[in-house]
Amino acid sequence: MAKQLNVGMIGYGFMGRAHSNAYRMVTNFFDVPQEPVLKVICGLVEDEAKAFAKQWGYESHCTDWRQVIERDDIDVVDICVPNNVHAEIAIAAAEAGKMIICEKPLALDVAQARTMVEAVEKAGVATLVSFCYRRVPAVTLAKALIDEGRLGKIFHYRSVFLQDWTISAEVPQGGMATWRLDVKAAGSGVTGDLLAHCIDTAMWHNGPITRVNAMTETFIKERVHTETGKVEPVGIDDACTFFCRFENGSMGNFESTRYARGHKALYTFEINGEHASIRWDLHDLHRLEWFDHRDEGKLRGWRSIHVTDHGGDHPYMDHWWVPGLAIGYAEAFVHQVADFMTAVGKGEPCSPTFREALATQKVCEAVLESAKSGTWVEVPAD
Ligand code: SOE
Repeated sequence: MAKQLNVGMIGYGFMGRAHSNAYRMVTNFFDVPQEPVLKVICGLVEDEAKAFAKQWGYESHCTDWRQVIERDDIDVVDICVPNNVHAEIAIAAAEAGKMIICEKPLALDVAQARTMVEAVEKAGVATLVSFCYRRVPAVTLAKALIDEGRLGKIFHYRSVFLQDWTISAEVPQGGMATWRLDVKAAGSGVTGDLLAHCIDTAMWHNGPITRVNAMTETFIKERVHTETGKVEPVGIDDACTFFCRFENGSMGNFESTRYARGHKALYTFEINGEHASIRWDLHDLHRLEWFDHRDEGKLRGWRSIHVTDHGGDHPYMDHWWVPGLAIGYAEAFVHQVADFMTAVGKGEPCSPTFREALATQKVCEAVLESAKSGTWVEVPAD
């Protein structure tokens, strides 16, 4: 195996920064089989790509993603651009034999996601979709506790992701900063952007979702489009609530909105089982709340686990500071890169792969379909 993992990053926005930071940090904290080398950053505006390359230590920059794919010296293509370009780039990267890390959601819709899965599986390349919250240690610990059977039979999975940044009608749609409001670039609104995180984590924790019943709303129906300068209809869902059935019989409740005044990124989940419950809140991300009915009665109550311990007790934390000192959002991306590189080193897949992200895309699409039809919608198994 080569000593280096050569990275071609496409996109220098918020996610381009989060991913670049992870490549820069990973070898300081994790014993990964290769050294990431930031070979090229690609972005639309030449001056900005150049400045990004300088600031983040990329060897070169370009403005056409095809140049990244064509280069023989690139091992992994990291896709951090709006959702409508994921498929084209990923399929070309797969055909060129590159490994791919792709931002979430995988694609605009299920049909597109399927073509991406076909391409990467045909090429046999390693893939990872950046559902980063799985790798917050408290969220990973929740998975371990569930898998150990400590909750017993699971009855409920409840999750919300609340924001408030689009309440003003003055916020435009389209363009670099606000493409998430443009349905052509994003595919959907909060369903693909935020609920996709909740769904990915929920299915990882609690197994497949089989059927959904949803309601969506677009509170502001028209916004100026940054690219045309004209007022255009808004095609995304501003808010979405759905309930669902998991394959294991448990009930799910999910809500997301960008109209919850006061909430910037309130992502929470709560899982209620026969013996115990778990609760997590992104605003306090290093804590996992745990209630165990089997505790002695007079001491029984919610406990707040500070997920920073060593000795293998708390996932990832042996790699960081001394127990009690927390890590945050950025480190979830470091874990993601570390896990990806470790898996690639062993010739194993790294979750969530494109195929696993397709499952999330199917739930998102069923949710949007249900909101439109006002009926229950089955999530296709294949
Ligand atoms: C939207 O505001 C956003 O940046 C999402 O795109 C991210 O996936 C989420 O983690 C935080 O919010």
